[in-house]
Formats: sequence, C-alpha cells, structure tokens
Amino acid sequence: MKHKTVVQDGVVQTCCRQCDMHCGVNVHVKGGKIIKISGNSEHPEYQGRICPKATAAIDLVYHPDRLLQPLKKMPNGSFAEISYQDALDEISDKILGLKEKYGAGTLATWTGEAIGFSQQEEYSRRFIHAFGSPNFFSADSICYRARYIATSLVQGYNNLHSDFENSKLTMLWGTNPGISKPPIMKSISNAQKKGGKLIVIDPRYTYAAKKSDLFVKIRPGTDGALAWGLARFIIESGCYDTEFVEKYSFGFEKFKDYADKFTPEYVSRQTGVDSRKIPEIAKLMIQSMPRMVSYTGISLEHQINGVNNMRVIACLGGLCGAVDVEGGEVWPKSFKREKLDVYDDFPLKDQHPIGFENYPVYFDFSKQCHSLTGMDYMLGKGEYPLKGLIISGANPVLTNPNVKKVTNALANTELLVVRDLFLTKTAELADYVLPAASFLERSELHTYGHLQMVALSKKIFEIEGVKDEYSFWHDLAHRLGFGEAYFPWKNEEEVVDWILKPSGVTLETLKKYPQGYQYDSFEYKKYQKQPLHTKTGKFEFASQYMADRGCFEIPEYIPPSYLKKTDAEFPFILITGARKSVYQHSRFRNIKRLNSVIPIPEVEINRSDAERIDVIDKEQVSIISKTGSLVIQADIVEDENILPGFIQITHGWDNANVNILTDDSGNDPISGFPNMKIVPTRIERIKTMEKAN
Ligand SMILES: Nc1nc2c(c(=O)[nH]1)N[C@H]1C(S)=C(S)[C@@H](COP(=O)(O)OP(=O)(O)OC[C@H]3O[C@@H](n4cnc5c(=O)[nH]c(N)nc54)[C@H](O)[C@@H]3O)O[C@H]1N2
Ligand SMILES: Nc1nc2c(c(=O)[nH]1)N[C@H]1C(S)=C(S)[C@@H](COP(=O)(O)OP(=O)(O)OC[C@H]3O[C@@H](n4cnc5c(=O)[nH]c(N)nc54)[C@H](O)[C@@H]3O)O[C@H]1N2
Ligand code: SF4
Ligand SMILES: [Mo]
Repeated sequence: MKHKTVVQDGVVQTCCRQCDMHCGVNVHVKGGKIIKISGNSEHPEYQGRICPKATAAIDLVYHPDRLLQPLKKMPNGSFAEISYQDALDEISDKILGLKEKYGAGTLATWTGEAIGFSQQEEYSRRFIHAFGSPNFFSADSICYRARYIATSLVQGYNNLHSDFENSKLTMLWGTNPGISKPPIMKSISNAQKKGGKLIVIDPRYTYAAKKSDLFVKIRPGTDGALAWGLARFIIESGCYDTEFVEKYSFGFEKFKDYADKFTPEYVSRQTGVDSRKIPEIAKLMIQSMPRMVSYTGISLEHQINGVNNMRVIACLGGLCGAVDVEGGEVWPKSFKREKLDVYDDFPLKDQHPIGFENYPVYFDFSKQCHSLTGMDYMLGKGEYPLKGLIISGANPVLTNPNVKKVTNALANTELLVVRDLFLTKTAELADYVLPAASFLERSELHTYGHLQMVALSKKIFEIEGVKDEYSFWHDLAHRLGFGEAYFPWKNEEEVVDWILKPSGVTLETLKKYPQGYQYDSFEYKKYQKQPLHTKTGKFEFASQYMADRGCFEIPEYIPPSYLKKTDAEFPFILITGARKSVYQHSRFRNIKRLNSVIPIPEVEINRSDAERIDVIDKEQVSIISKTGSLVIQADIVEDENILPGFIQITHGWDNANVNILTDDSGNDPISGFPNMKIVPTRIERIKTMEKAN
C-alpha cells in the first residue's frame, strides 16, 4: 500500500470519527506509521477514554482488503481496475447523458452514517443541488430526523442537548448509551456520583439498565402511554412548573384533557409496567425538577407512532420546567459558520423532491428526500425515473429495510457509483466503485453542540489514488461544469477556512487548541427573551404546525397492533438493531480484534419461550416475517433479560442480514421512518423444517 504520512513522528491530537461522538484521540506515529491510538485526556468529550472501535482504527486504515484502485463493472459482471481520471470521465459522461434523457432530477446522492451529519455530507448535498437535482438522501431517513421533528414540534429548538452531567434525574427511553454513546454514559455516572438518579425504560435488561436506580421493563411501542401516564400524574398533583406552563406554553388545556384517560391502570395494561411504578417515577421527576433529562434513543424512531411518542416525552420537559436550564434540556448556541448547503439558491422544490408528497413533514424539517421512497423511484414506480445514484459512506443493502427491494432498486439504476473503503454488499452492485479515504486521511471540523465547542481533526496520512470526500466532489463538479462556481477551493483546508469566516474562530486558533475550542459562553432560559421557533413562539403541548396541516394537534397515543390482536402466524415480536460495542452498523466485521469478540450473529430468545418452542442454545433457527426469512444461531438469554414474546437481532451482518425481515411499508406518517423495532415474526427450528421436508 502506498501510504504517505503527512505528519511528523510523534503524538498527534485529533478526533475519532468511528462514530458520531468524535472523542479526542492521540494518534502515535513512529517511522511514518500509526502504531497506536489512545485517548486524549485533554479533550472534554470522554476525557481520555476511548472505546474498542477507536483502537481498531489502525486495523481499518491499514486493512489488506482496502480498496486502493477504482473499479468498473464489466459486461460479464466482474470488476476491472480503471484509473481515477478515466473513471471520473466515464461517470461524468454518463451523468450528462442521463440528465439529457431524463432531466437533472434523475440523479441523486446518498451519504451514510460513516461520514454523516456534517461537513463530509454537506459536500454531497451541495453537489447534487448545484447540479440541479433536489434528490439528496442520507441516513436521516432512518436515523435522528424523527427525534429532531418531535423536539422541533414541541420546543421549536431542534438540536437540544441533555445536560446529563448536572441533572438530578436522567430518564433513558429506548437507548443504551453505555454501548452506543459511551461519553453520555460517563456523564450519567458522574451525575449519579453526585446523587443523581437514573431511570432506564427498555424491554431488555441492558448495560444502562444494570447501572440504573430504577429499571422499567416496558413493552415496545408503548412509551407514549407511559409518558402520558406520567404527565397525568404530575398535572393532577399540581406539582408541575406552573409559571413556565402559564407564561411560555401553548395548548396546555387540550393536553391536560387528553392525558385524563391515562390512569395508572390503563398505562399498566398497555405497557406491562406495574401500575405502582407510575407514581414512583412521577414523584422522582417532581423531586428533581427542573434538573431532569428525558432522552430518547433510536428505538422510539423506528416505530409507526414514533414522532408522537417522542413528542409526549418532550412535553414532560415542559411540565418539569426542564427547558433550557442547567441539568435539563439545554438549547446550546449554535456555531455561526458558513453553510455549504445551497438548496435555497435554486427553485428545487418545483422539481418534486422524492418523498416530498408522501412525507411532507420529513421534507420540511430536513430538506432531504426520503430514501425508502427513493427505492420505488429506482424501480420505475415514481413520478419520474431515478436512474443515477452516488453513494458515499453507506451500505444500504445491510442497513435499510426490505433488503430484497433495496437490492433490486439499486441494481435497476443505469449508473450506480459507490465510494467506500471496502467492497461491500452495496458496492458489489455498483457500476463504479471508488476507494474512499478514512477519517484519518482528511481534516474536518467537529462541532460539539452540548459543549459549544469546535475542533479540527488532522489528516495523518494519504494513500496514492485514494481521494478524500472533498477532492472527489470537487473533481466531479469541475468535469460537469459547475466546479468553479460551487467547488472553487483547492483543498479541504481552504474549505474549512471559508466555513469558519463568520464564526470569528480561525484555523490558527483551532490548530492551537487541538482538544477543541469553546466558541460561546452558556446562557440559559433564552425563551424568556425571545420567542421559540414554533408556530406560536411558545412551547407547544398542542402543535399548531400539525393543526395547520389538518392533523390532530395532540401527540396521540396509538397502541401497537400486537397489543390489539395476537397474530397466530407471527407470534414473536422482533426488535432489531441493539448496538454492540465492537461494531458500528455494517462496519468492522472484517477487523479481527473486534470480530473475535462477537464472531457470530445471534437471535436473543427468552429462556421460557425457548423451552416452550423447544429451541436450545446455539442451535440454528429460522426467523420468518411477512417480508422474508433468515437462518441464525439462537442465543438463549435469562428471562429477566428480555420480555417474553420478544426476540432481538442486531443489524449489520451480511451472513444474517436482519433487514431481510424488516419492511418499508406502513411507516410513521409524520417522519416516514420504517418500523424496525416491532416486527411480527415466527421462529422455526431448522430440524423441524428438515423433517417436514
Ligand atoms: N434493522 C436495523 N437496521 C438499521 C438500524 C437498526 O436499528 N435496525 N439502525 C439504522 C441507523 S440508526 C443507521 S444511522 C443506519 C446506518 O447505516 P449506513 O449509513 O448504511 O452505515 P454503515 O452500515 O455504517 O455503512 C457505512 C459504510 O461507509 C464505509 N465507510 C467508513 N468510513 C468511511 C469514510 O470515511 N468514507 C466513506 N466514503 N466511506 C466510509 C464503511 O466501510 C461502510 O461500508 O443503519 C440503520 N439500519
Ligand atoms: N457500538 C455502536 N455504537 C453506536 C452504533 C452502532 O452501530 N454501534 N450506532 C450509532 C447510531 S447511528 C445510533 S442511531 C445510536 C443508537 O443508539 P441507541 O439509541 O442507544 O440504540 P440501542 O443501543 O440499539 O438501544 C436501543 C434500546 O431500545 C430498546 N427498545 C426497543 N424497542 C423499544 C421501545 O419500544 N421502547 C423502549 N423504551 N425501548 C425499546 C432496545 O431493547 C435497546 O436496548 O447508536 C450509535 N452508536
Ligand atoms: S465512542 Fe468510540 S468510536 Fe465513537 S468517537 Fe468515541 S472512541 Fe471513537
Ligand atoms: Mo443512527
């Protein structure tokens, strides 16, 4: 491999981007090679700790299977090497041909979680809009945006941060940060050391649950009922923050009326939680006011009533006065930077962005297209054909619901370009595969909203022929004729310099503070001085935005369908995607030191259930849903670890891809998010099936 290290031997302080926590790391370079990655104790995010994925970045960047040369699909389906210049020439010719035949909207770009949410994804977004297409997709169609919509509808502030460290009570709803977001778990445990309490609400006894002061074992999809029950108790007790509610909120009376039916007995019937626990939790909330944090995870997003369930949870913050206060839900001041996004420069809405019609709220709050609807467009079932797609940092064949459909859709394009470090299942479908640079091969800004801090990561090395994100979009835009206007910067350092201009923070400052620079001071209760960014300018217990759209303004609770009727064909409810510490979605299965920790995909089954259906530990079973079936090893767990009747499979395995079982229809009507947490399935023993044959 032709590596060229661009830093001196020694220790380089930079940021890890193996996940979105951006912890500070020290990269140890010796003899021009990275020999170790350790934690940077001067960095406020995780204060010198790191997780196994950070250490393993060395194995990732020097991996023998890394793509080093662009590949082109030949007529017989095999890949042949091609030079970068030739690949880009051919790709741009094809793009211009597609544009002429079908219009600019026929091309889309898609960024995944590996490069998501900031500068790297903004290049892709800028590119596609400057090209004249509204069709930008990202992991947002299945991650984070539903939460953003929920909190925006209630508070008007979309990017709120929970001040775990200073809270007296943290409530975790459907999230397991000890595994998924270790710095958050550390902050929670710091708060516990100061007397703070932790409540974990989950159908599974997770790492966070073990650390909790109160574990609430809840039936999936019923969190809304619990939140309503808590709201009812707090309102009835008269202990809510009356000043906040009276002065700064809207729709409280309607909210209060709706809460009325959520008696402890009704909530208990829905959630499976002992009715005595409801006053117990509510009293803890009252005692902790306003230092209370109610934090939701991905599970509440992957459900068909997800936004509404998260809205009522967000309303609890208003009742407790935990809005923009220390120890509560804080609205950090944003970093005033130049935006790469050029969406508003063009009349792109007239071109009917994909998903704009069926999920208008999602579009309104993201200015992004809905990737699951994108599959229909690729299959020729849209308003116009989607024939070209450039994917970077994503592996939708493993991460998006209804794999068969995703595979058919991607295969049906006329031009599929995939940028990745490895030849993934998604890359295998591509016409061109371009080797991508890892996070240690680029320099970018990392914003830590909750700390009001920004840091600049350092490029450590480069590999001949492997391009970073900026270079790729720059080179392609120049070939297509809009490079001068939209990608004029020679390299990423020039881009960063431009982005920083309005902020008053310079490149020099960021180089001087590799552990991060605080860009503003904290200020709380900003709502006392300025209206909130909601329709009414107030904290909305009832949403004027939803009412204006002809929707019910209260965050309605809809019981999950499995509670209404048991399905004899699919009696087990499958939860998917519980995170494992050594993997990030579809990544790192090819890294030995991580894979040896969890080498085999498994389905978690409760012991009593397993005994009832005669399944033994480590035997192969077949899991069947209405969408597909897969064979996987059974992991029989003790009864207390998962509710009976529920099973769990983590996503990201290509030898047991759980998204074969998930579906892309019946999505949350507000966010468009798919149901990946409440999937009706049945379990069949392979031996039984063999006998039947
Ligand atoms: N069933 C089920 N499915 C799920 C979930 C679930 O809970 N259940 N969770 C969903 C969620 S929340 C998310 S965010 C999505 C994520 O899904 P994706 O966005 O598809 O993310 P990854 O699977 O991590 O794919 C990232 C790809 O980027 C590559 N890569 C790594 N670093 C770089 C880089 O620096 N540059 C480039 N160009 N490529 C790079 C990796 O090799 C990998 O192939 O998965 C979702 N899928
Ligand atoms: N190691 C690692 N870390 C990651 C990732 C990764 O793939 N690997 N992915 C990253 C990404 S992009 C994301 S979005 C985050 C997600 O991180 P989290 O939001 O913390 O998600 P999980 O770790 O899957 O924890 C979700 C929990 O919700 C529970 N649950 C399922 N359904 C319900 C329900 O209806 N109600 C309640 N109350 N609980 C329910 C599950 O049992 C599970 O324990 O993790 C990030 N961090
Ligand atoms: S949690 Fe782990 S993978 Fe994520 S940024 Fe921190 S050290 Fe890196
Ligand atoms: Mo995610």
